[in-house]
Amino acid sequence: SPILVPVLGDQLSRNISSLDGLSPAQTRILMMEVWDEATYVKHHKQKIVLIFAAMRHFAAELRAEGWQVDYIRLDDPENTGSFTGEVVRAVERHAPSEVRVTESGEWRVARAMEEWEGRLPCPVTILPDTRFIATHADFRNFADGRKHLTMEYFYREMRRKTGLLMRRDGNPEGDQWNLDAENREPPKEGLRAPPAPKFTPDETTRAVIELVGTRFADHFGDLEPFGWPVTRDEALEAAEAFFTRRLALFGPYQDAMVHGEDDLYHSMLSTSLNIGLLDPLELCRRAEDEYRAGRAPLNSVEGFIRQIIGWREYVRGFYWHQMPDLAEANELAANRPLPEFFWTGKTDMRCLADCIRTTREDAHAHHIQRLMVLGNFCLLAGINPRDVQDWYLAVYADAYEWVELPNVSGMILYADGGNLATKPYAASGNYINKMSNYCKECSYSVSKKTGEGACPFNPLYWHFMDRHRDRLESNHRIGRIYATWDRMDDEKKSDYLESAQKFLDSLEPARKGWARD
Ligand code: FAD
Ligand code: DLZ
Ligand code: SF4
Repeated sequence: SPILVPVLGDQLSRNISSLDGLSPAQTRILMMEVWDEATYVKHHKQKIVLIFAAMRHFAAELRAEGWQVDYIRLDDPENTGSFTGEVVRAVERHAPSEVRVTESGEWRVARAMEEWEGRLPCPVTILPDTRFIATHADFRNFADGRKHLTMEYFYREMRRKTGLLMRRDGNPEGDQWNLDAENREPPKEGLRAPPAPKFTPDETTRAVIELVGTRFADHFGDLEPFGWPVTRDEALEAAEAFFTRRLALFGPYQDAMVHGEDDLYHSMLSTSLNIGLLDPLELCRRAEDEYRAGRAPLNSVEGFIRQIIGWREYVRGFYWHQMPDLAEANELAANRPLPEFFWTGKTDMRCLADCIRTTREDAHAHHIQRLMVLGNFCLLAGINPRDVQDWYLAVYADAYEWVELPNVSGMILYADGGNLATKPYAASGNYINKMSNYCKECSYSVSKKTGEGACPFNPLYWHFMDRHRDRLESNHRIGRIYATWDRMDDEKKSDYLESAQKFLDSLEPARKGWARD
């Protein structure tokens, strides 16, 4: 009897550990489009297209190589709608000697997998996901005995472990581990980047687009145009385009935002990376080659590599280390519902409107849009973590809880009390004005601090600082700000607080049902 190997929608790699060492003759692969996964939050339409289309293409590639694949389509009449239901059915069909699977990326699914052993008549083997560079043990070793889980030290360990941008003498290339200080250029007038490739949907993808248009019509986001890579070949083409056309300027403009220039010099590779079409280490090595060949400067290449072997690996380790508490954490007791405009884009705040527009059109926004515009707003306005988590998890095509949750609860909301970020990333309109061209044509004035027409980020900033003084004043990275607040006269302070309160009172909460039924 065969070994049954369920391959999940974010495990679309020939190097996945569950297939390691198996031959097609002894193996039955199971892939399943299931209602539960498509709706545990109501994902952006393009995210569902991406995953189903990539799954169907991957299944076809496996079959062409001689593997036997049971592919369960969403509309198959027998489809039970859940991973567990489909694994039970497949075991009944094939009476396998073993179920072998690579661990899930999400806590929710990992818990379900742990129950398979008790429900199935055969042994279940859950293997580590070797697509990540840091094992769970690596992260535990790093975290044990540390007061702060600072990303920087973890990142250095990953540099040593991979040898990326390391010299033979054990020191980092350029004698610096982190060149982030060089990566904060504001956008120049007229800054534009070479466009990232968009891929025309083939027949397989078109069929999925039709399915999603019919079955998930009430989900957020534009269905078309759909141009994400859905095969490894397409993803490799997208990666090559990034390395040859964008990488050199990736560093300097990493934090810049330009109205209508949605991704600037970013790689747009997260959707492919997170489902297994690309491998993190192969991307980093390829980036390093560009540096060694003198075609890209160190700050760009180090910056890119740090995002992947630093931040990406770190948040994954952090997630498994802090779950399940992380999902419930709400250190700042934020309790305001997410405003409706996060779903409609209807706001006069031009920065937010633009970031929400690109999110709706492409199921994507770049890091600084997610962090310093959308995230900063949620932090300052005190939106409850659950609503913010659901939004980010639903709207981005690259979103899985292991990467979304640490970024949302740790990085933007400070909901974990500062385990991940050493200080809240709170900023007034000034930061957005410096790093973007949004403010010039906004109906609010960024230089106006309070009252009618003032940029809402300005009073919100002080409202946030004031209401969390007890907690934040002792933070050495942010505490000094209170000296500035204390120097203001009472009238100015109350102008700030009243303006902010008026704005907060005007926010319309989201109607129910956008993220969950
Ligand atoms: P680039 O800027 O080109 O970066 C290269 C790669 O580095 C990315 O593809 C990604 O794999 C990795 N990376 C960069 N920053 C991070 C980070 N903070 N955490 C983890 N990986 C990182 N990324 C996701 O993949 N999925 C998410 O659900 C997600 N949610 C986020 C939520 C918030 C609130 C914030 C602030 C960031 C989030 N990110 C998430 C990180 C980051 O914004 C995206 O990875 C990035 O925008 C993807 O676009 P890119 O491939 O062009 O990235
Ligand atoms: C996100 C997603 C969606 C929308 N649909 C499916 C699906 O139908 N079948 C599947 O195998 N995977 C899907 N996924 C990805 C899973 O949610 C992901 O594999 C788990 O959350 C574990 O990370
Ligand atoms: Fe955003 Fe304020 Fe600038 Fe308007 S003025 S774009 S609301 S930061």
